[in-house]
Amino acid sequence: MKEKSFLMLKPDAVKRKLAGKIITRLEEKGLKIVAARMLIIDDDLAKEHYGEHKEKPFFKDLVDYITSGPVLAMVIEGNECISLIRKIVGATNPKEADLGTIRGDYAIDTGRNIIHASDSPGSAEREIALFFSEDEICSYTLPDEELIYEEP
Ligand code: D4T
Repeated sequence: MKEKSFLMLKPDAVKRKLAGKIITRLEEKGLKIVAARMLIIDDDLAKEHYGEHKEKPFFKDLVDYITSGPVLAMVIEGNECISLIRKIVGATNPKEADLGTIRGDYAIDTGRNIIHASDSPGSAEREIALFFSEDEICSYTLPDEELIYEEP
């Protein structure tokens, strides 16, 4: 089943110039970027995006971190891509993330874990709507979709 997920390269990923490498991994997997936008998140958007964590002790550090520089926000499309992207991203704590995952390969501390990806269809829908309007999401077909999917 085709899904859309929200993915965000956090300020450390952008400043460490890892954006190209990370995007390449997603493209080489066969996933499709259908929206992309670079922005500096303000406090209000950060608090809304991470609203579920507002009572947690790390909330202030999390908001400071995500607003500390530009992020690259994206919508990615692919079959069952929400859970697939979470696997590609790896565990929240990069020290526990498997090598071969993005966090496992490029990050060390949880508070500098370089990338966010939606964890469920409900989160994906909420997060996509927070960052993109409908008309910013492109609908198109990749020429090699029949090489990636049994039933494109
Ligand atoms: P995000 O939302 O950034 O993709 O991370 P995860 O989905 O993998 O993990 P999460 O929602 O549990 O945590 C959100 C965000 O908070 C930071 N964090 C988390 C932290 O700084 N200290 C902590 O102890 C935890 C659990 C990292 C990710």
